[in-house]
Amino acid sequence: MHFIDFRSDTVTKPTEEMRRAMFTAEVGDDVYGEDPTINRLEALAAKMLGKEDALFVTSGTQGNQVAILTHCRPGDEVILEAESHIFFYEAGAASALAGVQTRPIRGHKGAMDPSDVKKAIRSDDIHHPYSGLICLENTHNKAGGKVIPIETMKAIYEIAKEKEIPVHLDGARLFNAAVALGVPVTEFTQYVDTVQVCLSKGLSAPVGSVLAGSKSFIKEARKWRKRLGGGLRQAGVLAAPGIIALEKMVDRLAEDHANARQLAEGLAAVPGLHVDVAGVETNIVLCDIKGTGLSNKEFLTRLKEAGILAVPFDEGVIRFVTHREVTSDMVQTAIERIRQLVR
Ligand code: TLP
Repeated sequence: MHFIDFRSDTVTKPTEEMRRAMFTAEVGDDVYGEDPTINRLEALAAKMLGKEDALFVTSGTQGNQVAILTHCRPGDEVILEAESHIFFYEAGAASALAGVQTRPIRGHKGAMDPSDVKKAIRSDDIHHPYSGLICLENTHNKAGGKVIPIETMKAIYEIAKEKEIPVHLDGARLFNAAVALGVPVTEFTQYVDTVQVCLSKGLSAPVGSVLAGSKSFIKEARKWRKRLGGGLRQAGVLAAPGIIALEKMVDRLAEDHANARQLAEGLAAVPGLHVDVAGVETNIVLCDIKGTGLSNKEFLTRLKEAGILAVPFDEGVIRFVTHREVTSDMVQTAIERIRQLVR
């Protein structure tokens, strides 16, 4: 069966053009700094993200963890949003690898209130850990692809600078945020020291993320990536589709956002389902199924039987993500099938 796959934008396969670019990519040993395609990707990413330098990493998780390892020392405290990916979905890596403790702050639609961040910053007291890093996430996955307002990022950055604490942005879907607001990504990245952006989500590259920051930060991050076994050799075959992702796949994210809106409106009209349609800002739709009387498991089983895939998110909440391989027609088909299956 050919599924309509809403599980994640990570399922997107490389385009024909990406596969051809992989085949013909000029390569060298990147641990020696000799892979011309990797070097081109890193220079392009740094420029687009408005930072001095960038580093290709194997995944969003590796990018975030290398950032934490580079910014912090064991025993430091990392301030982050309570449902952020780093806190929720990275298998405890920040404590397991960097030896930091996390300080989760409950946000509103994924955005921490700057005054809460300020209150969480530790004072100079022998009992306290050092506040080593503040992490933001934009768009915010658990909040349903919400765009964290630029003004919020600016306010947090100003507080952080006053206290000399670095700010890292998990920008796995930062280009979705930029496209949603119709602004360049640098509008966001000007208010962070470092940023991780995924090439392998809506941008459709098969593998990888980029981590960007100052020259000195990236030099140190490169060593942490090596320690984690992330020093790749002829990695140009992976960088080649990444370049296409950055150069050609950003603008089309608007289609994914339109399809998400269409899906949200369609599902909201199905009895028993609840969707905050106005809250759908990018490519993620959270659908509350409690009114159907079905459990997540029962609902997902019926979906699968109807040829549709999605993931459980919270008790009674299912996440649908739109991406390049889900067309508007497929969204319409999915809405009709879902209407049948909850009856
Ligand atoms: N998110 C995945 C799952 O891990 C939940 C998904 O399907 O959404 N930051 C954010 C905000 C993310 O959403 C993700 C992936 C990552 C980081 C990690 O990226 P990868 O999967 O490349 O390690």
